[in-house]
Amino acid sequence: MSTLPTRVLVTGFEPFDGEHANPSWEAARRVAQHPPPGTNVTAVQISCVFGAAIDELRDAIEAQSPELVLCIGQAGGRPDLTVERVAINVDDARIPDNAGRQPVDEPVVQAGPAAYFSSLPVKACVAAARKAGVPASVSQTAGTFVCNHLFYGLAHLIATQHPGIRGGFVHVPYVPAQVAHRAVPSMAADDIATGLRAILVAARDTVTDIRETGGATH
Ligand code: PCA
Repeated sequence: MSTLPTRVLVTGFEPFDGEHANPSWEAARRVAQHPPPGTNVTAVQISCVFGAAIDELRDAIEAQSPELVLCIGQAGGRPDLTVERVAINVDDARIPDNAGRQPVDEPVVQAGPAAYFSSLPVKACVAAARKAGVPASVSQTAGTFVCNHLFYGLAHLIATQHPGIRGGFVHVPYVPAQVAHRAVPSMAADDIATGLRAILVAARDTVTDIRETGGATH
């Protein structure tokens, strides 16, 4: 008996904050070019714009009918892949988005719940990336910019319209070219893609998350 490949949607963001590339997109398209066995991966680039980002994600979900959605974003300064545990219902932008919008303390979804947990097995995802030789950890906050906004939008879509989808968010470090003149952590796009492939397979295959600490004291 042959099983059909799992339909996976991977999203990455366009560059923002004056950067020329976004490692999330560089890695997402690599994963789609060379997907893990047993998966069919589509990569879609998302605008770094409040509101539009969620609209584009909704359109991609409707077009692709994925079983698994992995949204990826750049977290400049973080040293490893961070699997986000929770999305919160707040937009509070430290910098303007790519359309010049800078919401302060606005809900992502009016009257939506305060937060959603990732529907990915976050601990198993971290363990899988590490096993593939790629540094990874659990993150307790995706921030309050467009990445958290998209993550919350994804979780809300899953909760209200697409209960069959499993989805979550992974933040990734800068690629080396972005920090060639700064002493800031970075990771090659190929390594990011290797970690994401492992995360994707773990997200698909893990029914019950593993019990292993991913906590933080601050
Ligand atoms: N990172 C930003 C938005 C787009 C991206 O790649 C963030 O972490 O919110």
